[in-house]
Amino acid sequence: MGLPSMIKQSSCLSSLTHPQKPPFPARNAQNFRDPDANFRMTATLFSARRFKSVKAEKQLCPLDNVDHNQVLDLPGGKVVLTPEMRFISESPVERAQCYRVLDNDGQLIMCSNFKKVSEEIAVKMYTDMVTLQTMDAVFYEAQRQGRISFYATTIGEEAINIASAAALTTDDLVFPQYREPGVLLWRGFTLQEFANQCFGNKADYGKGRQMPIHYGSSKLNYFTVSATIATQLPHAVGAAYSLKMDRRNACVITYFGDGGSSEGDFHAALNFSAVMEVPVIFFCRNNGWAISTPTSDQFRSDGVVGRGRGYGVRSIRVDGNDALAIYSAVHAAREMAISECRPILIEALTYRVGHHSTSDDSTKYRPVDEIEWWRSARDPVARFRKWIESNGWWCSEAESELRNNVREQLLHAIQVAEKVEKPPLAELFMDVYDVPPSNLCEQEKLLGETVRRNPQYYPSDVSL
Ligand SMILES: Cc1ncc(C[n+]2csc(CCOP(=O)(O)OP(=O)(O)O)c2C)c(N)n1
Ligand SMILES: [Mg+2]
Repeated sequence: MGLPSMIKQSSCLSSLTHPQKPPFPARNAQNFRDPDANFRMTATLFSARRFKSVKAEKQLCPLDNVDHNQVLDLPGGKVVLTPEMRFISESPVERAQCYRVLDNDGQLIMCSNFKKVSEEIAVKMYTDMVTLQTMDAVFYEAQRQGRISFYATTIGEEAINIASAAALTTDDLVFPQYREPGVLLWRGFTLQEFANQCFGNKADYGKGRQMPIHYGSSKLNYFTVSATIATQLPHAVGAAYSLKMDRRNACVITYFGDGGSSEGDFHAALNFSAVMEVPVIFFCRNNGWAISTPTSDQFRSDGVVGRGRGYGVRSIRVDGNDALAIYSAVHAAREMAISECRPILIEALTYRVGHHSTSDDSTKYRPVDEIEWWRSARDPVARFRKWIESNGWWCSEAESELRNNVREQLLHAIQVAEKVEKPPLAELFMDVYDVPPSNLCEQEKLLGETVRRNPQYYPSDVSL
């Protein structure tokens, strides 16, 4: 099923399964003259099947032993009455703790509870983290040299990218924000494919119509990055609902930043996922910043993890610079999401070490010392390296060979991508309409004329 039809189906079902209920329990409603009764009866027939699977009331209040005079019985479940006027505090008694397995020095924390990783997987995780670091360095330089128009690095979030990807299978669908290219890398997207997208050449799957870093791969179940923050979240829930209907042994993971969690789509997606009980992992990369806006200017809650409970979504807070903790948490989240058909929220605490993108200079709004401290003392790649080295799985010779190799491959990929010609301009106007409307035809004609009149401003290899 294509994505638009999945989404249409989900929202259409939602209106059927959420008929406006009378504000009384059913027994009181009998005397109620209800003009919409026929509609409501039909809607109830549709909703009955889904309500069978809703465990929310039981989970929320097992009030079997409470005197029923002390209980308010509402359509949403029973609530205990109290004569005390007590406002619920705006903050929890203590902040949610952060799950960690490796200490700052890459050593296992005593008694930590984590999913074992084989040597083969651990070495691939490390190799991909280094590849991602190197890719960032090379593509960033290419942007500075004017060879590509834009880039955003993942520095500081390599463990989030790679360890979360390692805990999933390629049947799981990925709905990314934009700072998660490592998930694609883990799944086998080649350095040449990354370069082709950044250069917007003929081999780019997006036909050069997107900004650099807006990767996508239907083969690898990685939905194309959308520049509009947080739109991926409701899409992910719709896709998870389709996996549930098809009884597939897979889940959806969707990534977003702290900034993404400040969008309305985040709230709609969490609520919808909980009510529809769908297998989706919401992975929040809380890196402290949404461009120049710090989290303290975004929300007053205990980060993002605390909001899960507000929507009835099981949640965990994880050290985002600890690859083993991320791997273990995502592995457990996936199992719960699929076997219990439920959403899970993961908040990974980290720091955006790079500028927001090549259009940003973050030293204008945060101290350089702070950035450098996270870059050196908290580097997730170095931390994981210490762990694999202490297991005897890695050494400095392997390290320098890997770094040299990857850099060479990347430089080669860039040189190749640069030489591949650009897609024809006509493709800019394709793939949306079967028959393009007249205004689009007019724009195509005007663009052609503009390019012909001012060829000096357009790449010579763009054909009209
Ligand atoms: C709906 C929308 N609003 C604003 C923007 C501009 N914008 C692009 S990225 C960004 C910050 C997002 O921050 P966060 O989600 O924390 O991700 P991070 O860059 O930290 O990885 C903003 C505000 C946008 N692209 N879309
Ligand atoms: Mg952020």
